[in-house]
Amino acid sequence: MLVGADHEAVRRRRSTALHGNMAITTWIWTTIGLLALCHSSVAYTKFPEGFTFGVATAAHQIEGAWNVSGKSENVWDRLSHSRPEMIIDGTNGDVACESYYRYQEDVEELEYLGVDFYRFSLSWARILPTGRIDQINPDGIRYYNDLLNALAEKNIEPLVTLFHWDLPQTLQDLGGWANPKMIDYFRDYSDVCFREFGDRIKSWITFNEPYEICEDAYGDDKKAPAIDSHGVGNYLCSDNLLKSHAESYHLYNEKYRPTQNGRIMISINSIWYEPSDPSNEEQVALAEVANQFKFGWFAHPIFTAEGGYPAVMVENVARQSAAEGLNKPRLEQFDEYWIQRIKGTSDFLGINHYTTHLITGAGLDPLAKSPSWLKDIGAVTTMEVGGDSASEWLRVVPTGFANLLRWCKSSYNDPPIYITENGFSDRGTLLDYGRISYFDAYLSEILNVIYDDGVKVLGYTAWTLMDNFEWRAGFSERFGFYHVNITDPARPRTAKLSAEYYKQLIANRELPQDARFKDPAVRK
Ligand code: GBH
Repeated sequence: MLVGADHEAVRRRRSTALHGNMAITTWIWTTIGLLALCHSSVAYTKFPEGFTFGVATAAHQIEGAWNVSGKSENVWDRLSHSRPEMIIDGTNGDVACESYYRYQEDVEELEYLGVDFYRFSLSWARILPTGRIDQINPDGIRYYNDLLNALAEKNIEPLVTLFHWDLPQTLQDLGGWANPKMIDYFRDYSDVCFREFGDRIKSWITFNEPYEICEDAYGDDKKAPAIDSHGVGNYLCSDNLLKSHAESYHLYNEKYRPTQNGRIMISINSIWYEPSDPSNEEQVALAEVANQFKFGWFAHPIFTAEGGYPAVMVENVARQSAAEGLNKPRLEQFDEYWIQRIKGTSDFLGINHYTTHLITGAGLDPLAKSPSWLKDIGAVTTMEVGGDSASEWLRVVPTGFANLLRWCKSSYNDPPIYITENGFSDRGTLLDYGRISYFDAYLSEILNVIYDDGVKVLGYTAWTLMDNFEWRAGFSERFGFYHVNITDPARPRTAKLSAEYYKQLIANRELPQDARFKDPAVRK
């Protein structure tokens, strides 16, 4: 089960062991202090009992088979076919990793890695070709049944995302997430999924990364359907998405939980913001505002006692809207009914985390459109921080992860947390030392916050099983444990060194210390 770790007990055991004898304790701490001075850090390596490990994928990124067996067109099919120049290398998800045909291979790889669970998403357009429930596609249902049964045979628990960005085009034609009718459509779709698959799925995620859906796809053109209604469409989307999430949660809670007895949550992405100069009070304050706009936009309504959008968001957007001459703010607080209806609708806090960016001061970010979410924040951001990856936005800043997790503990009343994505991109090398060192450093920060701060992190999901269709980056940025050769028609998959690293980590529940996982270029 994903559920069940008792970290408090682990921590207590640990501190009793460490603090049992004063004299020894003093000696230990002095030694640790000296070691820390010499080595810069003394690292925890062992994960607490009950901590679980998995890997994640998403339907449109791996399945292929885009127009067969009754599947209809989704917004990513439409974007990549009608505007191929929007995808960096002109690729699309037509074939991807062929998981629609090769799911058994996927399961073999999962078994090889030894994961406790597999996070994947359901393709709405494959299950409901019209987007509505007037037609249920038997081949779509069969495909996910086959996958679920194959996982069950190997004792790999499914963690299933209902929506990972691939909206049926039929629903986009009606306005997509800007249309309040989506609340009904999403509830109906959820209902079909809970009913058909819920006997085997005990852990659900409603939405993957609401920020990316609303800001990147409606408030910008970074994701399909690339509406770019900056400062307007993004907020229409968040109203409808949060309500859809809540309705799906309540449906599960009332209709399915009593018999299926599972858990349901939302996965929120954070680019974590930190002040460029931690001693600069203005930057510190602005970083908090930016984190409220980014993470708080979707977390505050669900995970705080008061509920609703963060006050600073409502205030900033109201001020900007008035200055624009509008008679109503572009974002308004939910009414009391919806504040209550949305509050508390997630059994865990699902966090996707990759990176940290910096705040350098107040004002208009050079990249901000007008009006826009970024302009509403009123801060200037920069990505000039940490080590690099193949993705411009992905900077390697492990300490930012720890700061985010501590902030979540204090901002959201110490919620149980699952890391539902974390990963690193390169260009596809098999000896992927950069990926290994990224995982090592980020996982080590998880151990720090579990043991030093008591943050309840219960499980970890690496992004991703195999190189796949990386949205607008096509196949140019690779995140997988398995390399996929897309120029060979057979699309062969090959385990990278990071697969061996993750396999060993899971087998021992401990960060591998093996020299073979260290880059010879930096190995001493
Ligand atoms: C995750 O999003 C997704 O859930 C997953 O599907 C994806 O494969 C994975 O990341 C790796 O990218 O500056 O225009 O290039 C992570 C959050 C935030 C990543 C925005 C890409 C870049 C926008 N994403 N982002 S841009």
